[in-house]
Amino acid sequence: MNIKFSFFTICIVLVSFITTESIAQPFSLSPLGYSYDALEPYIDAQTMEIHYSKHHQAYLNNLNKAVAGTKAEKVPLEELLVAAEKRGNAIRNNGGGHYNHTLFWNILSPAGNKLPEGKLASDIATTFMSLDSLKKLMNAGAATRFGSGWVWLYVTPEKKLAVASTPNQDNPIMDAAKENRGIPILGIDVWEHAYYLKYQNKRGDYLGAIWNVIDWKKVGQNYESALKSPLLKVIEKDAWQALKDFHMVMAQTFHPVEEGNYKPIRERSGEMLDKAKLLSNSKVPASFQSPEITKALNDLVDGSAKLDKLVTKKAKDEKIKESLTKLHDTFPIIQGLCSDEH
Ligand code: MN3
Repeated sequence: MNIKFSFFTICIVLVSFITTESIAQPFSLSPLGYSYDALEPYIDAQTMEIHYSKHHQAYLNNLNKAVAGTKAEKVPLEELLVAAEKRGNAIRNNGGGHYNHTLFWNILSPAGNKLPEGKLASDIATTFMSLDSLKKLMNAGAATRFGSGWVWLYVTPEKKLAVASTPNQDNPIMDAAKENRGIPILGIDVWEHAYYLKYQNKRGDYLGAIWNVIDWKKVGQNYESALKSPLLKVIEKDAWQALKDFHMVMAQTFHPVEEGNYKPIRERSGEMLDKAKLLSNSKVPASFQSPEITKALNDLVDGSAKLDKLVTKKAKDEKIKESLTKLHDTFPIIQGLCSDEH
């Protein structure tokens, strides 16, 4: 009986191991780090349990479902978020939901530092006058957020602190955040599921209470790592709209030519020239300013003008291809290597 039982147990363990392995998913839920009731009386245990084990879990499950079997499965979450709008609602909402809640649990703590310290403290004072005025600014952003969303303290690509609120599960990493882009270091969830059981419709009371459980030490650590993160430069480049606009025309004309289709470039060479001019006149983000970039931008305008002339003269396919390829080769100096994203 005993032997039989053990054999059975081993089988079960093996089967569950194999099953777990075969359904292994790329994103997972980190442990909370404190118990559901640890943030009482400011955030009640039932809210925490439902919020973490049901709401966050659902974003995670749906994110894993959305990326399963696609290229996105192997892309780091932050990278998915940078292009969230482009990648569609499933990744935007659930990737945002997973990222935002992971950050949220991390900056809450029953016994964390009650005040910012060091560089974070002095930069808050410089940027917002005082911690109190930062809290007021964030509470105002949260209180006026219509419907569901978040309010953020984040680091801009210029390495400044800023406050913004975003709808739904958006956040400043995303293309969707437009002029409020950067890396969030503190976020407050203002969805009703974050406070309704205890505070009902009184969002203001929740916002007043939550500052008691913000762990400023964690926020300080997030600040330090955001300042050093290569993601800031990725966001800065992504926010360079004129570059994206040019890239779009380049991608939609060059790749067809590689496949022998010259129709797009023959129709859009004038548009490409316009976009190149807009790009060379656009504000180059601080960390991209260099003589090489300036030269590359001028080369793009010259190259686009030559190409447009060839198209206007109805030049042969080989001539067009040669000119466009040369233009395409100039582009990586600014863009980085041509990705498969388009
Ligand atoms: Mn939530």
